[in-house]
Amino acid sequence: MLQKILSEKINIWQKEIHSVIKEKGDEVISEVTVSQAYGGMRGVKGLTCETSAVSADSGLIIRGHPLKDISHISPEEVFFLLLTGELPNSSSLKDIQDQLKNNQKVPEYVWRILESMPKNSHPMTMLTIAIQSLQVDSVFVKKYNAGTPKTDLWKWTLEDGITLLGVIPGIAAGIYRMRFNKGARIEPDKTLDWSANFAHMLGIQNEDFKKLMRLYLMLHCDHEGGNVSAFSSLTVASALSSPFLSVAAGLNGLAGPLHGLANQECLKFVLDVQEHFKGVPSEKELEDFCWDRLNSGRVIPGYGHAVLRCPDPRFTAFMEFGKKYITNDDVFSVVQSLFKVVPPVLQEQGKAKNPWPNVDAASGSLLYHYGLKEFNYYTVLFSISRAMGIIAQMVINRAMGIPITRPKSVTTEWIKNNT
Ligand code: AMX
Repeated sequence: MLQKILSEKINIWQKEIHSVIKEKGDEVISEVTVSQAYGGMRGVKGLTCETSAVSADSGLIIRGHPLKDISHISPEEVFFLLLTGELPNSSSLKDIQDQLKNNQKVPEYVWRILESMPKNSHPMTMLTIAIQSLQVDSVFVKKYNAGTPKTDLWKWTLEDGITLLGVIPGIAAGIYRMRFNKGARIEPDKTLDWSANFAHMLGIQNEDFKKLMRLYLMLHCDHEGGNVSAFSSLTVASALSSPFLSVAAGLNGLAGPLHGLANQECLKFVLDVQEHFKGVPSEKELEDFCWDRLNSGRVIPGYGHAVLRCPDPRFTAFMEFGKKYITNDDVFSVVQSLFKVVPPVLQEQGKAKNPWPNVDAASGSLLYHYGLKEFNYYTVLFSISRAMGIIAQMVINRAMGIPITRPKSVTTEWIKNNT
C-alpha cells in the first residue's frame, strides 16, 4: 500500500522537479565565501531535502508541520509522513506496522558477528557493524545486479529500508543486553507497536517508558539534509551503495561527539551538578556553578545550537513529558532548574549565539529516570530514530534521480591565485 501511494506521488514530484529545474535551473540560491569553504560549508545552500526543514526561530518542521504540532504522533506515523508528505489513515498505518513486524527477525549471522566483537566495543560500533552485515541480503543489490531500471531503484531502496527499520530495534535491544550483561535476548512481541516492542526487548517493562520510547523515537527522526549523518548517508547512497551500507555510514557520523554522541555528555553534566550539591541546588547556587564552569573555559552542555535561535521544540516536548510523568526525581529537577538559570547566564556572558536548550538537555534525564543508565548506549536510541529520516531521504533522492554527490574542492594555492 505504501509503495502504491508513493508511486503515484513520485510521478507528480518528478514532474514538479523537472519543471522547477527547467524554469529556475540557472537561478542563484547561494554564494560561497572562502571562510565557508574552510568552515564545513556552514550555511551554504547546495542540497535539497523534501522531508524536513530546520528554521532558526521554530526548529524542526516535518513536511510542513512544525514539530510542536505533531510531537504526539508515533514513529510509524512520522515515517509515513516523511516519505509521503501525508499522515497515514488507519489502514495505511496498519500496513506500515505490519511491514515492520514482518521484518523483525534478526538473522543469526548478526548475533555471531556481534558476539565475536571485543566485549568493550562501543554500542554504536556494534550497531553499525550489524547493519553493514545485513548487506548480504540486500534486495537493492540483487535488483541492481540483475539490471533493474534506474527509475525503479527507489522501490528496492524502500524495501531494504523497511527491512532495516523492522530489524533495527531487535538488533539494538540485543546489543544492549549483550553489552551491559542484562541476560538473554528477549524475543519480539508481535502484539506491540514498534516503540513498545523495542522497550520490551530492552527488558524495561514499564508502560510510561514505552510512551517515552514512542516520543524519543519520533522526535529524533530527521533534521533536514545537511547534518553529518544525513549528508554522509546520502553521499554514500548517491554512489548506489546499498541502503545498509549507506545508513551505516551516516550512523558512524552520528557516533561522533560533536553530533549524536553529545547526548551522553549532557546527562553527565546534570549528574555532576547533582553529585556536587548532593541533590538539587538552589537557583543561586546553580547560577554560581554555571559561571564557574564558563569562567574555567568550559561550555554548558545541552545549550546552544548552530542553526536554532529558540528553545529546541524537541527539548520542549521532552520537558512536557517529564512534567506529566515524573515526580520527585532530583535529576529531572536539576534539568528544570538549569532551564531557568542557564539562558540568562549565557545571555549575560554574550558569547553563545543561541542561549536556549537543544534536544540533548533533557532526553538523558528521562532515560535515566526509567533505569536506562548506560550513557554510551544513548546514541543507539538516536540512531534507531534517525534511520527513518535517512531512509526516507534516500528513497526520495533515488526516485528523483539525484546523481552522485560530487562538489568541487580547490587548493589553498588556487584560492590565493584566483580570489
Ligand atoms: N556554553 C558556553 N559557551 C557556548 C555555548 C554553551 N552552551 N554555546 C556556544 N558557546 C560559545 C562557543 O563556544 C563560542 O565560543 P568561542 O567564540 O570562544 O569559540 C561562542 O559561544 C559562539 O558559538 P556559537 O556560534 O553560538 O555556537 P556554534 O554554532 O559554534 O556551536 C554548539 C554550537 C551546539 C556546538 C555549541 O552551542 C555548544 O558547544 N554547546 C554545548 C554542547 C552541546 O550542547 N552540544 C549538543 C548539540 C546538539 C546536537 O547537535 N546534538
